Amino acid sequence: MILSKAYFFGLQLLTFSLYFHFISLQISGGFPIGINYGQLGSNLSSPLQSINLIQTLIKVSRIKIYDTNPQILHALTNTKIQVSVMLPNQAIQNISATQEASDSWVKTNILPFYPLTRIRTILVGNEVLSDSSIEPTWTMLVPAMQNIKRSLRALGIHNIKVGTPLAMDVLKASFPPSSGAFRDDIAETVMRPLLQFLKKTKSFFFLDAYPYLTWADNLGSIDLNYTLFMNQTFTYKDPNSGLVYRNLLDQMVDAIVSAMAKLGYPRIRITIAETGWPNAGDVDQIGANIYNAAHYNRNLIRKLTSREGTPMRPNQTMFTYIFSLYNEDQKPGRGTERHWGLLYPNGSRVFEIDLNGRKLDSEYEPLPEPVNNEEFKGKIWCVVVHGANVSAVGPALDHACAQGNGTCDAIKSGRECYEPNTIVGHASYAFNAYWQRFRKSGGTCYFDGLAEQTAVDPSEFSNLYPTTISEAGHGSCNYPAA
Ligand SMILES: *C1O[C@H](CO)[C@@H](O)[C@H](O)[C@H]1NC(C)=O
Ligand SMILES: *[C@@H]1O[C@H](CO)[C@@H](O)[C@H](O)[C@H]1NC(C)=O
Ligand SMILES: *[C@@H]1O[C@H](CO)[C@@H](O)[C@H](O)[C@H]1NC(C)=O
Ligand SMILES: *[C@@H]1O[C@H](CO)[C@@H](O)[C@H](O)[C@H]1NC(C)=O
Ligand SMILES: *[C@@H]1O[C@H](CO)[C@@H](O)[C@H](O)[C@H]1NC(C)=O
Ligand SMILES: *[C@@H]1O[C@H](CO)[C@@H](O)[C@H](O)[C@H]1NC(C)=O
Ligand SMILES: *[C@@H]1O[C@H](CO)[C@@H](O)[C@H](O)[C@H]1NC(C)=O
Ligand SMILES: *[C@@H]1O[C@H](CO)[C@@H](O)[C@H](O)[C@H]1NC(C)=O
Repeated sequence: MILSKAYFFGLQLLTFSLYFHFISLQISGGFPIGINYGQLGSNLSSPLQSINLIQTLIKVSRIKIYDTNPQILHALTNTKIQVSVMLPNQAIQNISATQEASDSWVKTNILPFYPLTRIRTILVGNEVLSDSSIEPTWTMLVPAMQNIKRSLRALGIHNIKVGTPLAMDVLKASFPPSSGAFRDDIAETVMRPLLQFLKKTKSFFFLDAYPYLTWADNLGSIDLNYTLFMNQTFTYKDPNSGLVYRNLLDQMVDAIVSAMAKLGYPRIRITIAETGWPNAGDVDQIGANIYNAAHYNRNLIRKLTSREGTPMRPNQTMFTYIFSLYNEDQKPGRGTERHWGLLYPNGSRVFEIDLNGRKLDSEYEPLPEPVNNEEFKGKIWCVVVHGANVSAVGPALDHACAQGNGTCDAIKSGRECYEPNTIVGHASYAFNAYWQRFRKSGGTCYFDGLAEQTAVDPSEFSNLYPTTISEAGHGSCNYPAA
C-alpha cells in the first residue's frame, strides 16, 4: 500500500499510526492457508527437500509441525515461512510443575532457532483432552501454557502465540451449531481457564475439524456434497439461531463458537489446526478417495481465501492448516490414517491443487471417478500385504494367535489350513481370523503395515500370492469372512 503524502501536517501522526496499524494487520493477517508437516512415514523426502517442496510446489508460507525437529527448524532458517511448533503431551506435566522446566524447554527447543526461523506459535500438546489415558494431565494443560508464555516474556519474545489444538470431542453437543457446549468433565476445570488464557494473551482456539469423520460416522444422515462444499442447493437452517449453513465445516466451527460463548468468551478467534480428507483407505472405509480429497481441499481453499467466515462469524478470516503434506505410512490404525497427504512420500502430488485458491475447477485435469462413495457391501478379508517383510511376519503371527482361543486352530499341523505351510500363508489365516473376531470392538487389519484388507477371497488360493494359476484354488481351507 502506498500512502499519499498529500496529507495535512496535523494529520500525519494519525496517518502514521494508521499505517503501522495496517502493517501489523498484514502481519497478523496475511494469507490464511498453511500445511501440516508430519513425519511419521518411511522414505519421506528430507526436511530440506520438504521445505523446498513447500516453497516451490505447495507454495504456502505457514507450516505446522508436531515437534521441534531441529533439522526442520534449521532448514527453515532465513525462509519467510512461519512455523507452529509443538510441545509433546509427555512434557506437559513437568512444564506445568515448574517455571524452570518451562524455561529450559524454551531454551533448548526454541532459542537455538528463533528469530532466524520464524517460530510464531507454540502448541502445548496435541488433542490432550481427547486422550483419557492422560487424564491426570488435563488440568495441567493451562498451567503449562502459562509457564511457556512466561518463559517467552522473560526472554522478551512477544511474537510467539501459545495455544493447544483440540478436537471436536471437547463438545458434548454440536448439533444444531447453536447447541454447542463443552463436555461437563472439562468445561469448568480446563475450558474456562483455557479460554481466559487465550483471551488474555490474544491467542487462538486451535481446532482440529474433520467433516470427513463426522460424515463417515453418521452415514446416510449427511449429504456428501454438503460435506465437500459441493452442493450449492442444500442448506441447513439452525432452528434456534435462524442461521443458514451451506457446508458441514461451518456447522462444526460454529458449534465451537457457541460453546465458547456459553462460557462467556464469544470473541476468541478460531484457527483450524487440522482439516483435510483421506485420499485412500481400507476396503470397508467409505468416501476415502482422490476425487473427494481433491474436491474437499480445493473447495476449502476457495472458501477460506474468499474470507467469507462462518454464519456466526461472517467475513472473519480463519487461518487453516491443511492436513497433511505427506501420506504417512507409519501411522497405526485404519487405512485412512495413512492417506491424508497432498503428496506421496517421494514428493509427487496425489492430485493437483492450487493452494492459492485461484484455479477454477475447469482448469484442473479430470480426476479418477470415486468408486467407494457408497458403502461396500461385499465380503472382506484381511491378509498379509504383498511384499511384506517376512522376518517381521513371524512375530506378528504369534501375536495374532495369542489373542484368543481357537483363532489359529485351523492352521495347526494336520488341520484344513495347515497347507501351504509357510509363514505368510499361516499369517494370512491368523490375521484374518483375528480381525474378523475383533473388528467390531475396534481391532484393525494393520499389524504394523504387514496386513491389508482385500475383497478377494483368500480361500481361493492354496499359496497366497501364487505365481502360477495352478497354485491357486484348492479350496479346502475356508477363511472366515464378516
Ligand atoms: C473362547 O471362545 C469361546 C467360544 O467362542 C468364548 O465363549 C470364550 O469367551 C473364549 N475365551 C477367551 C479367553 O477368549
Ligand atoms: C523405502 O525405500 C527403500 C529403498 O528405496 C525401499 O526398498 C523400500 O521398499 C521403501 N519402503 C517403503 C515403505 O516404500
Ligand atoms: C520430568 O522431570 C523428571 C524429574 O526432573 C525427570 O526425571 C523426567 O525425565 C521428566 N520427564 C520428561 C518427560 O521430561
Ligand atoms: C454430488 O455432486 C456431484 C456433482 O455435482 C454429483 O454428480 C453427485 O451425484 C452428487 N452426489 C451426491 C451423493 O449427491
Ligand atoms: C443437494 O442436496 C439435496 C438434498 O440432500 C439433494 O436432493 C441434491 O441432489 C443435492 N445436489 C447435489 C448436486 O449433490
Ligand atoms: C460481509 O461482507 C459482505 C460482502 O462484502 C457484506 O455485504 C456484508 O455486509 C458483510 N457482513 C458483515 C456482518 O460484516
Ligand atoms: C512417487 O510415488 C507414487 C506413489 O507411490 C508413484 O505413483 C509415483 O510414480 C512416484 N513418483 C516418482 C517420480 O517416483
Ligand atoms: C524386517 O523385520 C525385521 C524384524 O522386525 C527388522 O529387524 C528388519 O529391519 C526389517 N527389515 C526391513 C527392510 O524393514
